Amino acid sequence: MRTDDINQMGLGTRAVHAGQQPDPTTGAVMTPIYQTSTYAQAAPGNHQGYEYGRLSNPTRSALEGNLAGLEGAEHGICFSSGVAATDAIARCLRPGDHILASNDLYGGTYRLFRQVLGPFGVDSDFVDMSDVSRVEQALKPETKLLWIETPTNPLVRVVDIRALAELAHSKGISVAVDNTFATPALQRPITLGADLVVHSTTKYLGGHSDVIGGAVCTNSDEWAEKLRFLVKSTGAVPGPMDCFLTLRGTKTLEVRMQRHCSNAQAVAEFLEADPRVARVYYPGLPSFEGHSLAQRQMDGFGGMVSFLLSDDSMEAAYRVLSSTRVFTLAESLGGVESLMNHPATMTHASIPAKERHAAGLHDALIRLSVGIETEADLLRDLDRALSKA
Ligand code: P1T
Repeated sequence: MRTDDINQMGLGTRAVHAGQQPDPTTGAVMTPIYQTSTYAQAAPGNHQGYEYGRLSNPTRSALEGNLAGLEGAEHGICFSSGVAATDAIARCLRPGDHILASNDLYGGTYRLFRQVLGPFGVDSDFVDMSDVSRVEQALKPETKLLWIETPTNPLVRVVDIRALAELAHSKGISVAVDNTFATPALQRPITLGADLVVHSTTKYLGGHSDVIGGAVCTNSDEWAEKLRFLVKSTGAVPGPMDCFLTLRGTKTLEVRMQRHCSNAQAVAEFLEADPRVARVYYPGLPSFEGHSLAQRQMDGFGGMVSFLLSDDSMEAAYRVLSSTRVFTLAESLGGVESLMNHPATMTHASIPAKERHAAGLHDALIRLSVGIETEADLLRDLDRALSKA
Protein backbone atom coordinates (compact mmCIF):
# COMPACT_ATOMS: atom_id res chain seq x y z
CA MET A 1 0.00 0.00 0.00
CA ARG A 2 1.26 3.52 -0.75
CA THR A 3 2.30 5.66 2.24
CA ASP A 4 -0.05 8.47 1.15
CA ASP A 5 -2.99 6.06 1.14
CA ILE A 6 -2.11 4.56 4.53
CA ASN A 7 -1.86 7.97 6.18
CA GLN A 8 -5.48 8.70 5.19
CA MET A 9 -6.69 5.55 6.93
CA GLY A 10 -7.84 4.78 10.46
CA LEU A 11 -5.58 4.03 13.38
CA GLY A 12 -6.15 0.27 13.27
CA THR A 13 -5.13 0.16 9.61
CA ARG A 14 -2.10 2.37 10.19
CA ALA A 15 -1.04 0.19 13.12
CA VAL A 16 -0.93 -2.84 10.83
CA HIS A 17 0.37 -1.25 7.62
CA ALA A 18 2.27 2.01 8.23
CA GLY A 19 5.97 1.60 7.46
CA GLN A 20 5.35 -1.97 6.25
CA GLN A 21 6.02 -3.24 2.75
CA PRO A 22 6.55 -6.84 1.67
CA ASP A 23 10.29 -7.51 1.74
CA PRO A 24 11.68 -6.40 -1.67
CA THR A 25 13.94 -9.45 -2.09
CA THR A 26 11.65 -12.29 -0.99
CA GLY A 27 8.13 -10.88 -0.71
CA ALA A 28 8.05 -11.81 3.00
CA VAL A 29 4.87 -10.15 4.28
CA MET A 30 6.30 -9.50 7.73
CA THR A 31 9.39 -7.29 7.94
CA PRO A 32 12.38 -9.61 8.49
CA ILE A 33 14.82 -9.22 11.38
CA TYR A 34 17.82 -7.84 9.48
CA GLN A 35 20.37 -9.17 11.94
CA THR A 36 23.40 -7.48 10.42
CA SER A 37 25.85 -4.84 11.57
CA THR A 38 26.94 -3.71 8.10
CA TYR A 39 25.95 -3.62 4.41
CA ALA A 40 27.89 -4.36 1.21
CA GLN A 41 28.80 -1.41 -1.01
CA ALA A 42 29.37 -1.86 -4.76
CA ALA A 43 31.92 0.99 -4.70
CA PRO A 44 32.72 3.46 -1.90
CA GLY A 45 29.49 5.38 -1.21
CA ASN A 46 27.51 3.26 -3.66
CA HIS A 47 25.06 1.42 -1.44
CA GLN A 48 21.32 0.72 -1.14
CA GLY A 49 20.61 3.29 1.57
CA TYR A 50 22.19 1.35 4.40
CA GLU A 51 25.85 1.64 5.41
CA TYR A 52 26.31 0.62 9.03
CA GLY A 53 23.94 -0.72 11.70
CA ARG A 54 24.38 2.11 14.19
CA LEU A 55 23.08 4.57 11.58
CA SER A 56 20.18 2.52 10.29
CA ASN A 57 18.72 -0.92 9.81
CA PRO A 58 15.72 -1.97 7.67
CA THR A 59 13.82 -3.52 10.60
CA ARG A 60 14.34 -0.29 12.56
CA SER A 61 13.28 1.79 9.53
CA ALA A 62 10.03 -0.21 9.32
CA LEU A 63 9.34 0.46 13.02
CA GLU A 64 10.19 4.14 12.62
CA GLY A 65 7.75 4.43 9.71
CA ASN A 66 5.11 2.61 11.70
CA LEU A 67 5.43 4.85 14.78
CA ALA A 68 5.47 8.01 12.66
CA GLY A 69 2.31 6.78 10.91
CA LEU A 70 0.59 6.18 14.25
CA GLU A 71 1.49 9.62 15.63
CA GLY A 72 0.67 11.41 12.35
CA ALA A 73 4.30 12.58 12.12
CA GLU A 74 6.76 12.95 9.26
CA HIS A 75 9.64 11.41 11.20
CA GLY A 76 10.05 8.55 13.66
CA ILE A 77 13.42 7.96 15.32
CA CYS A 78 14.01 4.92 17.49
CA PHE A 79 16.25 4.54 20.53
CA SER A 80 17.41 1.74 22.79
CA SER A 81 15.09 2.88 25.62
CA GLY A 82 12.62 5.58 26.58
CA VAL A 83 15.24 7.37 28.67
CA ALA A 84 17.66 7.30 25.70
CA ALA A 85 14.97 9.05 23.62
CA THR A 86 14.51 11.65 26.37
CA ASP A 87 18.28 12.05 26.68
CA ALA A 88 18.67 12.71 22.95
CA ILE A 89 16.15 15.57 23.07
CA ALA A 90 17.76 17.03 26.19
CA ARG A 91 21.23 16.86 24.59
CA CYS A 92 20.05 19.38 22.01
CA LEU A 93 20.04 21.97 24.81
CA ARG A 94 23.12 23.96 25.83
CA PRO A 95 24.60 25.07 29.19
CA GLY A 96 22.45 27.88 30.58
CA ASP A 97 19.27 26.51 28.97
CA HIS A 98 16.33 25.56 31.17
CA ILE A 99 13.77 22.74 31.01
CA LEU A 100 10.36 23.14 32.61
CA ALA A 101 8.79 19.73 33.28
CA SER A 102 5.72 18.23 34.96
CA ASN A 103 6.24 17.77 38.70
CA ASP A 104 4.48 14.42 38.46
CA LEU A 105 6.54 12.40 35.99
CA TYR A 106 8.53 9.18 35.60
CA GLY A 107 11.29 9.15 38.24
CA GLY A 108 13.95 8.30 35.65
CA THR A 109 13.14 11.46 33.68
CA TYR A 110 13.57 13.53 36.85
CA ARG A 111 16.91 11.77 37.57
CA LEU A 112 18.15 12.38 34.01
CA PHE A 113 17.25 16.08 34.05
CA ARG A 114 18.53 16.81 37.56
CA GLN A 115 21.45 14.45 38.10
CA VAL A 116 22.82 13.95 34.59
CA LEU A 117 22.05 17.22 32.79
CA GLY A 118 22.25 19.52 35.83
CA PRO A 119 26.04 19.14 36.17
CA PHE A 120 26.38 20.07 32.48
CA GLY A 121 24.66 23.39 33.17
CA VAL A 122 21.15 22.55 31.92
CA ASP A 123 18.75 23.52 34.71
CA SER A 124 15.32 22.08 35.25
CA ASP A 125 12.25 22.91 37.31
CA PHE A 126 9.15 20.85 37.93
CA VAL A 127 5.64 22.29 38.15
CA ASP A 128 2.05 21.05 38.28
CA MET A 129 1.17 21.32 34.59
CA SER A 130 -2.52 20.63 35.10
CA ASP A 131 -2.63 24.35 35.99
CA VAL A 132 -1.67 26.47 32.94
CA SER A 133 -1.15 29.65 34.99
CA ARG A 134 1.45 27.90 37.18
CA VAL A 135 3.34 26.89 34.07
CA GLU A 136 3.26 30.48 32.82
CA GLN A 137 4.66 31.73 36.15
CA ALA A 138 7.43 29.10 36.19
CA LEU A 139 8.75 29.88 32.69
CA LYS A 140 12.11 31.65 32.61
CA PRO A 141 13.81 33.64 29.85
CA GLU A 142 16.22 30.67 29.59
CA THR A 143 13.45 28.06 29.19
CA LYS A 144 13.99 26.21 25.91
CA LEU A 145 11.98 23.04 26.44
CA LEU A 146 8.59 22.30 27.99
CA TRP A 147 8.45 18.63 29.02
CA ILE A 148 4.87 17.41 29.34
CA GLU A 149 3.70 14.03 30.55
CA THR A 150 -0.02 13.44 30.22
CA PRO A 151 -1.55 11.48 31.81
CA THR A 152 1.25 11.88 34.35
CA ASN A 153 3.11 9.05 36.05
CA PRO A 154 1.81 7.99 38.60
CA LEU A 155 -1.02 10.42 39.47
CA VAL A 156 -2.54 10.31 35.95
CA ARG A 157 -3.13 14.08 35.98
CA VAL A 158 -4.34 15.38 32.65
CA VAL A 159 -2.47 18.29 31.09
CA ASP A 160 -3.90 20.58 28.39
CA ILE A 161 -1.43 20.02 25.54
CA ARG A 162 -2.98 22.58 23.18
CA ALA A 163 -3.04 25.39 25.77
CA LEU A 164 0.56 24.73 26.87
CA ALA A 165 1.84 24.41 23.30
CA GLU A 166 0.30 27.81 22.46
CA LEU A 167 1.85 29.36 25.55
CA ALA A 168 5.29 27.83 24.89
CA HIS A 169 5.33 28.68 21.19
CA SER A 170 4.44 32.30 21.92
CA LYS A 171 7.80 32.42 23.74
CA GLY A 172 9.81 30.35 21.24
CA ILE A 173 9.95 27.29 23.54
CA SER A 174 9.85 23.75 22.11
CA VAL A 175 7.24 21.34 23.43
CA ALA A 176 7.86 17.63 24.02
CA VAL A 177 5.04 15.34 25.14
CA ASP A 178 5.81 11.97 26.68
CA ASN A 179 2.87 10.01 25.24
CA THR A 180 3.81 6.71 26.88
CA PHE A 181 0.71 6.42 29.11
CA ALA A 182 -1.83 7.41 26.46
CA THR A 183 -0.25 5.99 23.26
CA PRO A 184 -1.30 7.33 19.83
CA ALA A 185 -4.40 5.13 20.08
CA LEU A 186 -5.79 7.55 22.69
CA GLN A 187 -3.95 10.85 22.15
CA ARG A 188 -1.98 12.41 19.28
CA PRO A 189 0.04 15.34 20.69
CA ILE A 190 1.33 16.56 17.31
CA THR A 191 -2.21 17.39 16.22
CA LEU A 192 -2.51 19.38 19.49
CA GLY A 193 0.62 21.44 18.77
CA ALA A 194 3.52 19.45 20.27
CA ASP A 195 6.85 19.61 18.46
CA LEU A 196 8.08 16.25 19.73
CA VAL A 197 6.31 13.11 20.91
CA VAL A 198 8.34 10.77 23.08
CA HIS A 199 7.67 7.13 23.89
CA SER A 200 8.95 4.44 26.09
CA THR A 201 8.05 1.75 23.52
CA THR A 202 8.82 -0.67 26.35
CA LYS A 203 5.24 -0.04 27.49
CA TYR A 204 1.98 -0.15 25.52
CA LEU A 205 3.54 0.09 22.06
CA GLY A 206 5.58 -3.07 22.58
CA GLY A 207 2.75 -4.26 24.77
CA HIS A 208 4.16 -7.59 25.94
CA SER A 209 6.84 -6.68 28.52
CA ASP A 210 9.56 -8.38 26.49
CA VAL A 211 11.57 -5.49 25.09
CA ILE A 212 13.09 -2.14 26.17
CA GLY A 213 12.89 0.68 23.61
CA GLY A 214 12.15 4.33 22.98
CA ALA A 215 11.15 6.65 20.15
CA VAL A 216 10.66 10.27 19.18
CA CYS A 217 8.19 11.37 16.50
CA THR A 218 8.19 14.86 15.01
CA ASN A 219 7.09 16.91 12.01
CA SER A 220 10.13 19.14 12.32
CA ASP A 221 12.90 18.39 9.79
CA GLU A 222 15.29 20.37 11.98
CA TRP A 223 14.60 18.31 15.12
CA ALA A 224 14.71 15.07 13.12
CA GLU A 225 18.10 15.97 11.68
CA LYS A 226 19.51 16.80 15.12
CA LEU A 227 18.16 13.59 16.62
CA ARG A 228 19.45 11.41 13.79
CA PHE A 229 22.85 13.03 14.18
CA LEU A 230 22.73 12.08 17.89
CA VAL A 231 21.68 8.51 17.06
CA LYS A 232 24.75 8.25 14.84
CA SER A 233 27.07 10.00 17.28
CA THR A 234 25.99 8.59 20.63
CA GLY A 235 24.74 5.19 19.51
CA ALA A 236 21.74 4.45 21.77
CA VAL A 237 20.14 2.29 19.06
CA PRO A 238 17.70 -0.60 19.41
CA GLY A 239 18.71 -3.98 17.98
CA PRO A 240 16.81 -5.43 15.01
CA MET A 241 15.20 -8.17 17.12
CA ASP A 242 13.86 -5.55 19.55
CA CYS A 243 12.50 -3.51 16.63
CA PHE A 244 10.77 -6.62 15.26
CA LEU A 245 9.15 -7.37 18.62
CA THR A 246 7.97 -3.76 19.01
CA LEU A 247 6.59 -3.82 15.47
CA ARG A 248 4.68 -6.97 16.30
CA GLY A 249 3.28 -5.17 19.34
CA THR A 250 2.11 -2.03 17.56
CA LYS A 251 -0.04 -4.02 15.12
CA THR A 252 -2.49 -4.87 17.92
CA LEU A 253 -2.24 -1.51 19.72
CA GLU A 254 -5.77 -0.34 19.01
CA VAL A 255 -7.51 -3.51 20.20
CA ARG A 256 -5.27 -3.89 23.24
CA MET A 257 -5.90 -0.28 24.29
CA GLN A 258 -9.67 -0.79 24.07
CA ARG A 259 -9.41 -3.67 26.52
CA HIS A 260 -6.91 -1.86 28.79
CA CYS A 261 -9.35 1.05 28.96
CA SER A 262 -12.45 -1.02 29.71
CA ASN A 263 -10.68 -3.11 32.36
CA ALA A 264 -9.15 -0.01 33.98
CA GLN A 265 -12.55 1.72 34.05
CA ALA A 266 -14.04 -1.31 35.82
CA VAL A 267 -11.13 -1.46 38.28
CA ALA A 268 -11.36 2.29 39.03
CA GLU A 269 -15.12 2.13 39.60
CA PHE A 270 -14.72 -0.94 41.82
CA LEU A 271 -12.05 0.77 43.92
CA GLU A 272 -13.98 4.04 44.15
CA ALA A 273 -17.03 2.23 45.54
CA ASP A 274 -14.98 0.33 48.15
CA PRO A 275 -14.80 1.75 51.69
CA ARG A 276 -11.31 0.26 52.13
CA VAL A 277 -10.09 2.75 49.51
CA ALA A 278 -9.79 6.48 50.25
CA ARG A 279 -8.96 7.88 46.84
CA VAL A 280 -8.79 6.67 43.24
CA TYR A 281 -6.84 8.39 40.50
CA TYR A 282 -8.23 7.62 37.02
CA PRO A 283 -9.19 10.09 34.27
CA GLY A 284 -12.25 7.99 33.40
CA LEU A 285 -13.97 8.70 36.73
CA PRO A 286 -16.35 11.68 36.51
CA SER A 287 -15.18 12.63 40.04
CA PHE A 288 -11.56 12.95 38.85
CA GLU A 289 -10.25 16.47 38.33
CA GLY A 290 -8.95 15.96 34.79
CA HIS A 291 -12.00 14.03 33.57
CA SER A 292 -13.57 16.63 31.27
CA LEU A 293 -10.22 17.64 29.77
CA ALA A 294 -9.43 13.95 29.18
CA GLN A 295 -12.82 13.58 27.45
CA ARG A 296 -11.88 16.40 25.06
CA GLN A 297 -8.22 15.54 24.55
CA MET A 298 -8.22 11.74 24.56
CA ASP A 299 -10.08 8.93 22.79
CA GLY A 300 -10.11 6.80 25.95
CA PHE A 301 -8.86 7.09 29.51
CA GLY A 302 -6.02 4.57 29.47
CA GLY A 303 -5.00 1.56 31.49
CA MET A 304 -3.28 3.19 34.47
CA VAL A 305 -5.06 3.53 37.83
CA SER A 306 -3.56 4.67 41.12
CA PHE A 307 -5.16 4.54 44.56
CA LEU A 308 -4.68 5.23 48.23
CA LEU A 309 -6.07 2.96 50.92
CA SER A 310 -8.27 4.30 53.71
CA ASP A 311 -5.56 3.04 56.04
CA ASP A 312 -2.81 5.05 54.32
CA SER A 313 0.05 3.49 56.29
CA MET A 314 2.97 1.89 54.45
CA GLU A 315 2.24 -1.37 56.29
CA ALA A 316 -1.28 -1.60 54.86
CA ALA A 317 -0.02 -0.73 51.37
CA TYR A 318 2.70 -3.39 51.64
CA ARG A 319 0.15 -6.02 52.71
CA VAL A 320 -1.95 -5.29 49.61
CA LEU A 321 1.12 -5.15 47.36
CA SER A 322 2.16 -8.62 48.45
CA SER A 323 -1.28 -10.25 48.40
CA THR A 324 -2.37 -10.25 44.76
CA ARG A 325 -2.26 -13.33 42.55
CA VAL A 326 -3.20 -11.97 39.11
CA PHE A 327 -1.48 -8.56 39.49
CA THR A 328 2.32 -8.99 39.68
CA LEU A 329 4.35 -6.62 41.84
CA ALA A 330 6.86 -5.15 39.37
CA GLU A 331 8.10 -1.93 37.80
CA SER A 332 6.94 -1.01 34.29
CA LEU A 333 3.49 -0.92 32.70
CA GLY A 334 1.60 -1.30 29.47
CA GLY A 335 1.99 -5.04 28.95
CA VAL A 336 -0.89 -7.45 28.45
CA GLU A 337 -0.46 -8.63 32.06
CA SER A 338 -1.60 -6.61 35.07
CA LEU A 339 1.14 -5.12 37.23
CA MET A 340 1.16 -3.41 40.59
CA ASN A 341 3.82 -0.94 41.67
CA HIS A 342 4.78 1.09 44.72
CA PRO A 343 6.06 4.40 43.24
CA ALA A 344 7.67 5.74 46.44
CA THR A 345 10.11 2.83 46.73
CA MET A 346 10.20 1.63 43.12
CA THR A 347 9.69 3.77 40.00
CA HIS A 348 9.85 7.17 41.73
CA ALA A 349 12.44 6.49 44.44
CA SER A 350 14.97 8.77 42.69
CA ILE A 351 12.74 11.82 43.34
CA PRO A 352 13.51 13.21 46.83
CA ALA A 353 10.66 12.52 49.29
CA LYS A 354 10.13 16.25 49.87
CA GLU A 355 9.53 16.87 46.17
CA ARG A 356 7.34 13.78 45.83
CA HIS A 357 5.17 14.96 48.70
CA ALA A 358 4.99 18.51 47.33
CA ALA A 359 3.74 17.05 44.04
CA GLY A 360 0.99 15.17 45.89
CA LEU A 361 2.59 11.72 45.63
CA HIS A 362 1.75 9.95 48.89
CA ASP A 363 4.25 7.36 50.16
CA ALA A 364 1.50 4.74 50.37
CA LEU A 365 0.17 5.28 46.82
CA ILE A 366 -0.31 2.07 44.83
CA ARG A 367 -0.15 2.21 41.02
CA LEU A 368 -1.84 -0.36 38.79
CA SER A 369 -1.12 -1.13 35.17
CA VAL A 370 -4.37 -2.85 34.32
CA GLY A 371 -3.82 -5.61 31.76
CA ILE A 372 -6.11 -7.32 29.30
CA GLU A 373 -7.07 -10.32 31.46
CA THR A 374 -10.70 -11.19 32.25
CA GLU A 375 -12.26 -8.26 34.15
CA ALA A 376 -13.92 -10.38 36.87
CA ASP A 377 -10.59 -12.05 37.73
CA LEU A 378 -8.92 -8.67 38.20
CA LEU A 379 -11.72 -7.40 40.45
CA ARG A 380 -11.69 -10.61 42.53
CA ASP A 381 -7.91 -10.37 42.90
CA LEU A 382 -8.10 -6.78 44.13
CA ASP A 383 -11.01 -7.58 46.46
CA ARG A 384 -8.99 -10.36 48.10
CA ALA A 385 -5.86 -8.20 48.39
CA LEU A 386 -7.87 -5.31 49.92
CA SER A 387 -9.17 -7.68 52.58
CA LYS A 388 -5.52 -8.01 53.74
CA ALA A 389 -5.14 -4.25 54.17
O1 P1T B 1 12.17 2.38 30.77
P1 P1T B 1 12.37 3.17 29.50
O2 P1T B 1 11.97 2.46 28.26
O3 P1T B 1 13.73 3.78 29.41
O4 P1T B 1 11.31 4.39 29.56
C1 P1T B 1 11.40 5.41 30.50
C2 P1T B 1 10.04 6.03 30.71
C3 P1T B 1 9.72 7.19 30.04
N1 P1T B 1 8.51 7.79 30.18
C4 P1T B 1 7.56 7.26 30.98
C5 P1T B 1 6.25 7.96 31.12
C6 P1T B 1 7.82 6.07 31.67
O5 P1T B 1 6.84 5.58 32.45
C7 P1T B 1 9.08 5.44 31.54
C8 P1T B 1 9.42 4.20 32.29
N2 P1T B 1 8.55 3.94 33.35
C9 P1T B 1 8.61 2.84 34.17
C10 P1T B 1 9.55 1.88 34.08
C11 P1T B 1 7.55 2.77 35.19
O6 P1T B 1 7.30 1.70 35.77
O7 P1T B 1 6.93 3.81 35.44
